[in-house]
Amino acid sequence: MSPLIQLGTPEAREHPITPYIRMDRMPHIWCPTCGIGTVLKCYGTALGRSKLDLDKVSVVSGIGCTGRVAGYVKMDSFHSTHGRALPFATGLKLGRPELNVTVFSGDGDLIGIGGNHFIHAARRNMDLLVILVNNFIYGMTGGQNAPTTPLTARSSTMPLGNFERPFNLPHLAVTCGATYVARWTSMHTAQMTRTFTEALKRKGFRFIEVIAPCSTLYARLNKLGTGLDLMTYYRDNFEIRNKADTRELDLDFQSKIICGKFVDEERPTFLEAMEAHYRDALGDQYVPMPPEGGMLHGQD
Ligand SMILES: Cc1ncc(C[n+]2csc(CCOP(=O)(O)OP(=O)(O)O)c2C)c(N)n1
Ligand code: SF4
Ligand SMILES: [Mg+2]
Repeated sequence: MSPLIQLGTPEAREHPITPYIRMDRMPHIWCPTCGIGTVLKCYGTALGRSKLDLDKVSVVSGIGCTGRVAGYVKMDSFHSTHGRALPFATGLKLGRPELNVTVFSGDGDLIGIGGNHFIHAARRNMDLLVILVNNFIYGMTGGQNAPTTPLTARSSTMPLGNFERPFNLPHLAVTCGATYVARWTSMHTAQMTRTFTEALKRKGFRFIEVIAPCSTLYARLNKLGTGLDLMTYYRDNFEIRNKADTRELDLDFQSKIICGKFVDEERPTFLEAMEAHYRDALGDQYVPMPPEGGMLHGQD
């Protein structure tokens, strides 16, 4: 019997992920052994465990293979433009503060073209959960170098190996102002699911990096085998170091991957700081924004 679950069968309809996925959009576009689906499965499981009302959860993605997630989740979701997932999600959160907004996108989308938005959303402690799938490359467009490509790794635009220093993403996030920062690989499904579940209930700018295989481009260009071979590499080369100093989390080509929850602290979110400031400045004249949004709600 085939180990694959066939679409339209009772097994597919009863799969634990089906409440969170638009099964009518299957089959998905991802390559065999790509890591993005694993991250999405963990997110779906975390949504179930969190018991959040799915009508109050919204997912925003940018463009890229990871950006396709927004099209597959069964809740209000937005597949925005390249690099603009964070400003789009910011607008959504400010307009509808009662929503629990997740940004789910790739390293190129959030840190390459979207890097400026990333640093400011973190600085403001915008109330967003950000799940970044780091496959070290621009997958969708042919494997170009990304700001996460490790030194010496090959990409289609650096066929002799990358010479640009990549970002250390947890450190970037925390120095900009993120209040919850973690990293896992797609091999760490249990830990990733627990982290997503916890982070869904936290406030502020929550950043979770997930290292995942791009089997078709990153693995092929670097002669690393299939996505399964990369999962084996993750299994043999990770170390869990909760509360690690984020300055020590650089990733070199095929080096050890430090995982864990590095930061978990409270600071007023953008909306909380704004409310406190205007309440203080305007006194009795201050009209708070209702949780369902609308700055002019209740006014003539
Ligand atoms: C303004 C603009 N510039 C460039 C592109 C082309 N483009 C689409 S996806 C992408 C890179 C995506 O990389 P990443 O976010 O890492 O996603 P992955 O495919 O690796 O999951 C690029 C450059 C675009 N769609 N729009
Ligand atoms: S190109 Fe890479 S990132 Fe995109 S679906 Fe294929 S394996 Fe995944
Ligand atoms: Mg990528």
